[in-house]
Amino acid sequence: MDHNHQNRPRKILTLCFVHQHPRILLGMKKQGFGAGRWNGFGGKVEPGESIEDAARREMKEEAGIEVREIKKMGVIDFEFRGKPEILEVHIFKSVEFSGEPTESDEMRPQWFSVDQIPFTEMWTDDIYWLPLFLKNIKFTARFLFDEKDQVLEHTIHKTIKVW
Ligand code: 6U4
Repeated sequence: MDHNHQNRPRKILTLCFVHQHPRILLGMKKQGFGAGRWNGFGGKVEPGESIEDAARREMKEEAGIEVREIKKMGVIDFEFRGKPEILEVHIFKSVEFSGEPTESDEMRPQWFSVDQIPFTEMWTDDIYWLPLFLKNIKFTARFLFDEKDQVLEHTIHKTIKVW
């Protein structure tokens, strides 16, 4: 991994999952970064917007729902071999929402049982940390991907942090 971690450009992103045990809401990403994979909902934080507000906005835009309280469960730094940029993804959990999950241009929402999560059709990092998320364990993590989006290195730390 790069040792000059501090000076690299960072992009701040959100990723939010509705978790109503024993089900979780995923979306099939239809276009853009990560298309063809099941994932939570989210995207870039806009200038002047808080990270939590961005997470709420993306839930509305991509899944058509309004989330009530959301809880930050983790922060993950993603690095891609040969690229300077770090994606800093803030992971949120929503338990309650209003509205009906609705397909958007970006995402096709679908409920999954937590014991039937389609990990082989998701980002390859998800299997490492989603089990913590489902157990309500907070974490910070770092993943390095190769050019084929496979995990080359990773670290995960559980945390008691209240963000
Ligand atoms: P626009 O601006 O619409 O072109 P797009 O290319 O669709 O953006 P973006 O930035 O809106 O993508 O959202 C990317 C989403 O993917 C964010 O919610 C974060 C999430 N994400 C990125 N890398 C991930 C990874 N390795 N594992 C994961 N989610 C990831 O589970």
